[in-house]
Parts: sequence; C-alpha cells; structure tokens
Amino acid sequence: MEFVCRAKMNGLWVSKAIMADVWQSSMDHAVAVARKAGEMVRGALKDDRTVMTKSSAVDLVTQTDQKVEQLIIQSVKEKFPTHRFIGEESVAAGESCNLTDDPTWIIDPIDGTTNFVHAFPFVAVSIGFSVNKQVEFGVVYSCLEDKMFTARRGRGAFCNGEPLQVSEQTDIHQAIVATEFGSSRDPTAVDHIFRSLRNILCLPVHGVRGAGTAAINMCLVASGCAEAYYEIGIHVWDVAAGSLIVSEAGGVLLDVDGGDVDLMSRRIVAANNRTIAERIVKEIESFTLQRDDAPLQS
Ligand code: LIP
Repeated sequence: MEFVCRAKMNGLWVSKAIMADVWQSSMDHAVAVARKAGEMVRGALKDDRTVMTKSSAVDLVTQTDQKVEQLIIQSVKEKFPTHRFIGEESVAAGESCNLTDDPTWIIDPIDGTTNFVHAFPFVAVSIGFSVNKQVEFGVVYSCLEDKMFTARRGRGAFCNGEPLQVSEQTDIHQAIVATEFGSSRDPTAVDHIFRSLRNILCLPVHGVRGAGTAAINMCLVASGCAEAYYEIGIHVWDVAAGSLIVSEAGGVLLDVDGGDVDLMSRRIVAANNRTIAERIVKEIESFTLQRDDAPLQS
C-alpha cells in the first residue's frame, strides 16, 4: 500500500510516497503478546515444577510452556484469523511442522525451558513471523532481564528501542563463540559436538559461552557481545526470530557446511561477519539430524 504525504521543506511543499508496512500491526501484536507471555513466565518461575519430557530425558517441557503457547496462539487467532502457526508445543502435541508461503507465526513460548526449570536466569519468548518462507519480523523477549529484542526485515534490529550492531571483530582469536550441547545424548552426536567444540576452543578463541537458549545466544551476537553462535539440533522455533535480529544487526547466517542457511534444517551458524562465520564453519564437524517434523531421538 502506498500513501502520499506532503511536507514543507525550505518553504516549498513536496510530496513523498510512503510505503505502509503491511505487517506493522502483526509486529505490534507480537511485541505486546510477548510481553504478556513474559509476565506469565516470570510469575511461574518459582511455582511450576511439573516437569515432563519430550524427545529425550533431557528435552524438558512444563505446563507453563504449554499455557504460554496457548496464550500467544489464541490472541493471534482472534486478531489474525487467517494466519498459520508453527509452535514448539503444538508440534510436540502432534501438529505438523511445515513452513508454507502463508503468513506464519513461529513460536517458542519458552526458549530455555531447562533454564526455566532451574531458575537459571536466561529465558526467552521467541516469536518469528514469516511470509513466503522469509522472516518478516522477529521478537525475542528475554523476560528475566526485561529486554525486548525486535527486528523488522530491512529496518534494523533493536533492544528496548535502541539500535543493535554486531561486533566489528574479524579475528577469530579474539572472539567469543556461543554454542549449546542441545538435548540429544546420543554418544555419536555428543562426540561430534565435543570435537567441534575442541577445534574451536583450541584455535584458540577468547572464550566459549552458552546462555542455554538459542534465541538469547543470537541476540548476544546481534548486540556485539559474542562474535558467533552455532548449533546443530535446534528447531525452527528456536532460531526464526533470532536469525532476523542477527541479520538486521549486520550479521550473517550460514549453514554449518558453509551454504545458505535453511531454518528448517536444524543447523545454524550466526556470526558478526562472513570472515568469522566461515572460520567457524571450518571447525564444525557436522552431523545429520532428522528434520523438524521428526523429533530428535535420544
Ligand atoms: C532449547 C534451545 C537450546 C538448545 C536446545 C533447545 P527449548 O530450546 O534454545 O539452545 O540447545 O536444544 O532447543 O527446548 O528450551 O525451547
């Protein structure tokens, strides 16, 4: 949609065409509902100790994950009845995980469920929104830190309204690299993970970190606090929002084999620049996992 606005410049009236953002109201809604969801998560942090498991004994889920996802989906359905959803807990309950061209809300109600269970203080509500399989906006609410990360495709990334910019570092030896061990305890997968970690640690890098949530790790890259994040085993709901936040902050996304990233592939490298991303790729021992619609078995 195009609007024409008139403004006076140097005493002359000029007309300017302004493109309205068709997804602005969806994004506003995502921010509002993420904040509400965050309140719910904070409220439940001390109380919800009913821990269930999903694909493995260490892939945890709580009633709060389920309640928060229902809250988000319900409120979006009321406002945008034609939109589709991929939600972590809906998929766990048997719904399909197909990313189509339709407007789709990609939801992780609690990214960092293990952190939540232990009150380890990094927990995020992550909402990505894609159209034609392209992420249009991403919202990550780090609810215990009260940090609202947002990005709109082509319009930058922000934390609590302040613009984000990735680090300028191009020397891997001066980098902090974030990663996670994931929720597979299959010894072969764990061996691959450890060999990659060893390769990267011994480059050497300044340090390796992990916040326990993919979404927050990616926001740390976007904020310039870490140079890179990589993981094999994540799901689309862990990274949809964070991927746009990283790229809108000036970063790059790659597959762990160096090709283009595919958010459904369960693998990602997110870095401040291509030099760092490609250096990380060189050190990763990749292994194949099943696709999103087939949960990772332990
Ligand atoms: C978790 C991630 C974490 C990753 C786990 C899991 P959840 O998400 O954010 O970084 O290592 O495999 O996917 O289950 O807490 O939403």
